[in-house]
Amino acid sequence: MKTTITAVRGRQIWDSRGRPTVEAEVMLASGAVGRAMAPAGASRGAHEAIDLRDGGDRFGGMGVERAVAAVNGEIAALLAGRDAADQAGLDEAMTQADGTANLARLGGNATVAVSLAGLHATAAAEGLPLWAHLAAGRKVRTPLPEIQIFGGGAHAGRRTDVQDFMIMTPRAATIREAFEITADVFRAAGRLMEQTGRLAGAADEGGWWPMFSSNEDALSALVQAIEMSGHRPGEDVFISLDVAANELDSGDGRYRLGLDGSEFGREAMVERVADWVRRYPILSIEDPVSQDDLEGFAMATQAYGDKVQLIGDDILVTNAERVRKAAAANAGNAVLVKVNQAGTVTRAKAALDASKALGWAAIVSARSGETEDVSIAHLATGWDAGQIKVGSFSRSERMAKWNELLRIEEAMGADAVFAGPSAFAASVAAGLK
Ligand code: 2PG
Ligand code: MG
Repeated sequence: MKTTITAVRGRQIWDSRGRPTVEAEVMLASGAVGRAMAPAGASRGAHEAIDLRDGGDRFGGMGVERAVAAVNGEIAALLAGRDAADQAGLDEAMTQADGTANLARLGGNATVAVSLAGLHATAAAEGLPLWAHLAAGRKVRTPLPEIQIFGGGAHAGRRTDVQDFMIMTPRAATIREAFEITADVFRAAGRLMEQTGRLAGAADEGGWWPMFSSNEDALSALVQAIEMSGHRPGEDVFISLDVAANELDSGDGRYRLGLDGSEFGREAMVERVADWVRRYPILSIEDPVSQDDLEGFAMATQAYGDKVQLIGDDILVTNAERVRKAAAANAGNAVLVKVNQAGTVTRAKAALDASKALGWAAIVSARSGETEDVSIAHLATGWDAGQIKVGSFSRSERMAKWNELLRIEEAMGADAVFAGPSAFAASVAAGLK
């Protein structure tokens, strides 16, 4: 069979933070080769698949020699002779062999690289770009991007409490136009920060790392940057926030905002974000409460879930079961899909399918530690997820993915459809009409 696996190879490479990560290659009988690289998060949820790190003194404990050895040893032996086209079988073999729920033994960084490499190899054996292989003849949309302008939280020395200040352009006609508007806003935001003497560098995902005195100050600056760019806040350009509230949770059920020195309980945290939703042109909020606060997530949904997209990242960790549980509790209306949070392509796809079945929206997402790997541009399109989150509009590990989406849109030609408002769950989409 042309898609029979003949060899699997792993190696250590370096990610966008200069940390080691795992690259895998899967070779097939046809001669086709697939390659993929594991990304790595900084604001990680406790329920994610485990990144296996070597510990010790070398590379600050971040080495991946054990994960690479797992790819070249146990995983390579396990997968040789298997059919790469049977993605579920390949992923199941790895998860079974691992034997833990969170892939702690072989490493989620090992399994995700191999799983994605197997997918790439299969598409290559078919002579198809990955997105087209995944679409399998169905009509799919290019995703609506959410793109970071200011970076904060764990990605920028906690200069702001909120982690990602992003923009969305659902009324753009194409992804090309979405990027053109974003480029204007990104440049304007840089100019504004420079003019006001508040520019302190670039955050982990390439966004501006500015000095703000409060989270509201950052929100106002973003609105101002949109206006300076010549676009209209709340009409062409909307704000999307990743609060990453897990990082604000002090562990005793209280949230602490370091910038303004305030501290409050769950109700007040929900109210603080609800206040932002009332005052600024916000269209999407991610993780407004911490990873185990399902009740708080439901309260947030009750408060503003009919107006804005409410995304679960650390609370759902790309897990179909957690998505269904959240939906049953009326908590959230969208899931962030990170393949390395799940550990395999199959598990990530299951979380996406669960969200679609519920009428939720889905956002395929990169991590704060990335590489030149562009797989997620293909997954977001080929799975028809509707949305994608990659970080900012600078640094090549981010731009590689945005640029790949331009190539995909071009390859679709006259058939290309941009997700736009259709990317959202019904109530949010209706508000955009
Ligand atoms: C997130 C991601 C990307 P990290 O929280 O959504 O912004 O961050 O990869 O550090 O978890
Ligand atoms: Mg997040």
